[in-house]
Amino acid sequence: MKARAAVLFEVGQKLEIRDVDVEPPRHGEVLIRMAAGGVCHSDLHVMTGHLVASLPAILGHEGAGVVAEVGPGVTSLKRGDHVIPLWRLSCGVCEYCSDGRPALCAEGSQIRMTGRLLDGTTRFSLDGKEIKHFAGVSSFSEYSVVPERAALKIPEDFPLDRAALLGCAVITGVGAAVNAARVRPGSSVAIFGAGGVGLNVIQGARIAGAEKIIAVDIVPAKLAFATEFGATHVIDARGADPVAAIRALTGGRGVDYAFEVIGLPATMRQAYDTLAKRGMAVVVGVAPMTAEVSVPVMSLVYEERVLTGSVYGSSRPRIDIPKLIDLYRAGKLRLDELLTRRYPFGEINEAYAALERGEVARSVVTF
Ligand code: CND
Ligand code: ZN
Repeated sequence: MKARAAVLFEVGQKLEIRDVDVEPPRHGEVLIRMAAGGVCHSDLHVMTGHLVASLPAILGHEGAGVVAEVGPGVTSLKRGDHVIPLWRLSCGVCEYCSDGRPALCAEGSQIRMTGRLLDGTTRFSLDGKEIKHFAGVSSFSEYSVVPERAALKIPEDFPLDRAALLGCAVITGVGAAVNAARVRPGSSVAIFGAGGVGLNVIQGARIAGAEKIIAVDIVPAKLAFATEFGATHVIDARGADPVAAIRALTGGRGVDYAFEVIGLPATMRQAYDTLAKRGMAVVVGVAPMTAEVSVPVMSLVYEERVLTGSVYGSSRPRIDIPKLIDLYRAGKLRLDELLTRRYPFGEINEAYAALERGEVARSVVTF
């Protein structure tokens, strides 16, 4: 079948909307008719070359849709099921899956690095040439084939555009706060970068009961969103040294948890520098493959600070996404406020330009 899809042919180019060929799902795979695709900065990092991916590829790793067809051997899903594709495939039986850390499963990195499904082939092609799957999801296509294990069924009365956001921004951000850092009630938190993912770290910290939530950004509109999502203090890093400002706001002590949700080594170091003794800095932002960050050894040893990272919210999506749905329904998780713009699929490059200009909290393209 044919599907309209946004293809990245080469780094530095815009996405091109093409009618690609989509093969039917093979054994253990499902075909999803995508309803919405989320506009995440990670795809932009691929377009600029800051993140490496096998090209040409259909981008998009955040999305939601409806199962259109199931391949042979599929038992857990049927046509018509509403699903969120999971961008980190997991086998379920390895050391990491068994330990509740499916995002660290080798299958996820295999699909991510090769751009091909597990049998080493792609279901997309154009003029007979293969087109890669991005992160095993490729949500910027009307139709996409994913492994059955990478599709999570959700309730049919849950709005698909907001469901899309759960697939990356929300699970990554909330998960960084509650799974990676395990933010404690009454604690102090700093968040560098109040974009689509950072706002979810903010609401994750709020849900976990943090008392002081300090957001840092360079765009005033983002700081206004930060307050709406639960920040108790905001710092515009264009006008102030955020490290000094955070120390001042915590009486010189520093914060218990700091999150970097931008993707720059300089702000990763800033996040570390704001920590109290025994504090933990969690890097969520994605820096270029070769980037490094250094920290003073004295503070690691004599202050027992921790520097770590978090992929996919260090989550167990099949447990965490249903909980996020419950939190939304209970009025505790802000998804309506997060989805500040919807673009028709054909305007996807404009959606990315608006993300680059810092105009949106999170946007989706709809099919
Ligand atoms: P988005 O562009 O929405 O947010 C980034 C925010 O950082 C914006 O509000 C900017 O204004 C702000 N910013 C930029 N420079 C600075 C600065 N020097 N100081 C303070 N603030 C600044 O991006 P997003 O929220 O979609 O993604 C954020 C990062 O998270 C990005 O690097 C993305 O690739 C990464 C990410 C990681 C994971 C994971 O699993 N770890 C999953 N998805 C995305
Ligand atoms: Zn993402």
